[in-house]
Amino acid sequence: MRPKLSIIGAGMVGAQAAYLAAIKELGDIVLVDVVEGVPQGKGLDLLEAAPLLGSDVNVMGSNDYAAIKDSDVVIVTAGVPRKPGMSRDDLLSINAKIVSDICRQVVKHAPKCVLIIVTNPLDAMVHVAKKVTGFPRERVFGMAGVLDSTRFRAFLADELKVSVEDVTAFVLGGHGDTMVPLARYSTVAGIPVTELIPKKRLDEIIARVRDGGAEIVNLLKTGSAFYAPGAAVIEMAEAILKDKRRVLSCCVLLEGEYGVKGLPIGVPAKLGAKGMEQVMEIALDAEEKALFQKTIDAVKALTKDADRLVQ
Ligand code: TXD
Repeated sequence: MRPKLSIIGAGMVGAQAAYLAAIKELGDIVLVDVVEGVPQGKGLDLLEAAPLLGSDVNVMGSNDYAAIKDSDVVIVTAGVPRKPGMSRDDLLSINAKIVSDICRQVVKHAPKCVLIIVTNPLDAMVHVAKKVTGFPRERVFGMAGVLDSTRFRAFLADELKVSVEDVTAFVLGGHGDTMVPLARYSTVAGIPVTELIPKKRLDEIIARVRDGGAEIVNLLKTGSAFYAPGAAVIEMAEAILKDKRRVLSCCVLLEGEYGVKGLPIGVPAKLGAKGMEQVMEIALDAEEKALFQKTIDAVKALTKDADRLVQ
């Protein structure tokens, strides 16, 4: 039997994720959305593309959560984007409600799945999902670091005119202005980029990574990035469904690692068949520690707000 991957939210990121999952033949795919016809239409379109993609997967869309029954992996991309005049708190309260409702459905229909959250504000939504599902942290975490790292990799490869395949990059912390791109642990074929790019230029690249989401929103005007986010979450789903034990940056509840307890934060983690199988701890220098503390404070404030909204 093929593995089953369900994607809640058949919008830009959800549809892109479904497309990549079909290309990679990760398993049968279910799309769920509140809007009538949209998951069905996108699901059917993708099913019709499968012969051209050479992909033996079944794809279907539904408005009914019964369709996600016994999924191995569930990805949540459902939510509303921030509109002009909307505060962060407004977005937080609307998406916290949406993500809570979805999590209740996930517990009911796919209680054994690995749940990956994509909806923003990411760290707070992971906190909400952990609270509502009661899943162990191994089976509920979020995607942000893989996206932030791929942006860093793309900019580094472009700067050095080398293949993206030879560039690894490492981003810690919350998804937002306080993320911590770690240049020291980012390499070109094993050579730290700090040896290849002068500090001043590296700082400019890091600033661009931090603002990576906003740069695309400013260009698109009516939405946010979806190609890279879709690819990033599928990288995580693939690691789980194929038990690859990839080491990827995930937003996961820390239980004492990095001196943090009870807070979801982006750290390198091993992803395999059981989900998040191990948090990898690395030593930070004084400057990195200070940046990490800043990101912890920001995520703490956000999760506190989320707690107020979701009882
Ligand atoms: O790094 C990251 N984690 C992110 C996060 C990178 C990119 C995008 N990020 C966030 O993902 C973004 O801020 C949003 O919160 C989500 C989804 O972004 P997308 O660009 O896909 O948004 P869309 O196109 O508006 O799609 C959202 C879909 C849309 O089809 C709605 O009808 C649906 O979500 N929706 C729902 N589906 C099911 N159930 C409920 N309640 C619901 N509400 C909205």
